[in-house]
Parts: sequence; C-alpha cells; structure tokens
Amino acid sequence: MIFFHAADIHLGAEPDKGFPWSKERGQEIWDSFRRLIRQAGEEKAGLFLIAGDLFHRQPLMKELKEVNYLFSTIPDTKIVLIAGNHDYLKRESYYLRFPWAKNVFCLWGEQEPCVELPELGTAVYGISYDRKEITDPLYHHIKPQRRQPIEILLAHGGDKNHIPFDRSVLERAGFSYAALGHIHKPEMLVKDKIAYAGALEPIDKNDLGPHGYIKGICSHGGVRAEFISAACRSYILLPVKVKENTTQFSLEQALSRLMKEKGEKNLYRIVIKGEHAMGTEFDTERIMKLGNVREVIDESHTVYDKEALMRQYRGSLIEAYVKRFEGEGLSLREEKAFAYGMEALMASREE
Ligand SMILES: [Mn+2]
Repeated sequence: MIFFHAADIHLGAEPDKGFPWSKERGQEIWDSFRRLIRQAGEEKAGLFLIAGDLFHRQPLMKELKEVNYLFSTIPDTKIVLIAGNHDYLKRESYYLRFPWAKNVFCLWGEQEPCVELPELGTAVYGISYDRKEITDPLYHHIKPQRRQPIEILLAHGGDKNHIPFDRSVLERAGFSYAALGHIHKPEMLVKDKIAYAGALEPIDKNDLGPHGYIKGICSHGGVRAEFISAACRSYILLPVKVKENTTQFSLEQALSRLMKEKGEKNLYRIVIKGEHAMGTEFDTERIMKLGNVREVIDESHTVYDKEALMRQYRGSLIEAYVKRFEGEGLSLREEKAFAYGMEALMASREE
C-alpha cells in the first residue's frame, strides 16, 4: 500500500506580503496541493495523510468545498486529517459541520482518536488542536491498540507550546509510522518510522531549502518512506563575496547570473560578504529590484586607504587615529580592530 504524507499546506497563506510575488505564491500553494492530490490518484495511493495546518487560518466554507472537491476526485484514496494550531477546531469552525466526501476521515477527536480502515489493513490515530497552543505532551499517551496490522500516528507539533514530544517516547510507542507536521523543514527523525513531511511549499523566508511531501510504501517487510521534493520554488540563502575592486554594477551582474543559474523562480536572501573599497558602499535598494530578491544583508567591511584618510581629515581625531595604525605589517587582527574603530568614528561623524 502506498501512502502520501503531507503537512503544513497552509492554504490561504500569502507569503511575503508586500512583495510583488506574494499573490502568486498564495495561488501556487493551492496549485501545488491540487497537483499533489492528482499525483496521489495517479499513483493509486491507498492513504493520504494530512498532519495538520492544511489551512493557514480558520477555513472558509468555500475553501472547504474546494478542498473536498479535490478529495472527491480520488475516491479510491482514503484521506485522513487532523487540525493543527493554525486551523484549530474553534467551536464555530466549518470543519466540524462540513459534509465531507465518503473517502475523507477527520480525526477531530470527539470520541476516539482513531480511524480504522480494514480494507487497507490500517488504523490511523491522531489528535487535533482545539486551541492555538497545547503544552501537554498528548501524543505520549496514545498507543497503538493492535486494531490493524499497520498502525499510523498522525501528529502535529513538537515544540514547547505545541504538543511537545520526545522522539524516543514516540519510537517506543510502537507505531508502524508516525506522520508529523508543524515543523516546516522536512526531516526524517527515525528512518522510515517517524518523519516531518515539512511544508508542501515554503511559507516564509525562514523555510529554506527544498519542500514537498513524503511517500511511503507499506509491505510485509515494514514501511519505507522517502521525501519527495515538490514545491514550486525555494528560498535560497545566497552569500556573495565582494573585493576591493567590486562595483555596484559588477556586483549586480554577478548576482543576476547566480540567480539565473540557481533558478529564476526561487526567492533569494542575499548576504554580501568580503571587503569593499572606501566610499563604495553598495546600494541594497537597487539589488532588491534585480529579481526575486527577498532581502539583502550587507556584511562587507570597508578597506581603508590610510594615506587618503589622513589627507582628507588632516588635523582631526581621524588623522590621529589613523596615524596610530600607520605603517606596514599590521596583523589581520589589528587591521580588523582598526576597521571597527574607523566605522565607529565615521558613524559618529554622520550623527
Ligand atoms: Mn503548525
């Protein structure tokens, strides 16, 4: 039996509010989800697990209708979901009174935190959020009850305010597989046994790296699970090193080329490192306009021309300061100390 494990879809989110690509990204999240449903159907997955935060906030009725329609297009796949801390079950949540398609099973936790699917030889256990934060380690108390040969835990959380758990406690509980959500970075905590699928699409600039879902195969030999990259785009940390002779134009050209190489759809967080010449601070506003640039941080240091400085600031505190560091053979550390002092002196002049 093939199963798909997705989490943290965050439908309804519009990442990077205020940036030109924000709206498009909101649509991409829906498109990505629709593609994933189709994929599950094509691969004849028996089970489609959603480990919480299908929605970014309380779902609207029309959004539930859309999602339910998508679910109904893969009638041979059983869909099991829990609510996470973002789409938690408010008393008036549409989740609770929605007429779901026959293949959809919601672990809202009214009576029993378990759905049995005998035709798949599988039982799925799970607990939904009924509030934004839950600090009790609820998942520590769920144990497989040997109702079916395959027993899966569907869980959301793992940090201090969101159902904390200990991976060793989960491991000892003896589930065939624990499908986790909440942490947006995909991670296999215990190979083939306990995994975060990660967000299907990155939801904010800190969701670096690849995103997608987990595909698992249950057989008599047990479970095998692997991460499948599926997101439309990634946030990429892009360090770039500048030298004394780097100019604004040469830097922009280098960055444009790098971003083209790494994919023009991706979103970049640029960090400028290295050294720039005196008086050639880079215009980060212009770099922001180069393409999908999410942020620019300039960590480059100024290389000072000591003679020019002394000429320019003759008779001032700066000249006196530079004089003390004059001459050949300064160690790297002394050069650094000098540069820090210079930065402070220049900054105090600007005030
Ligand atoms: Mn969450």
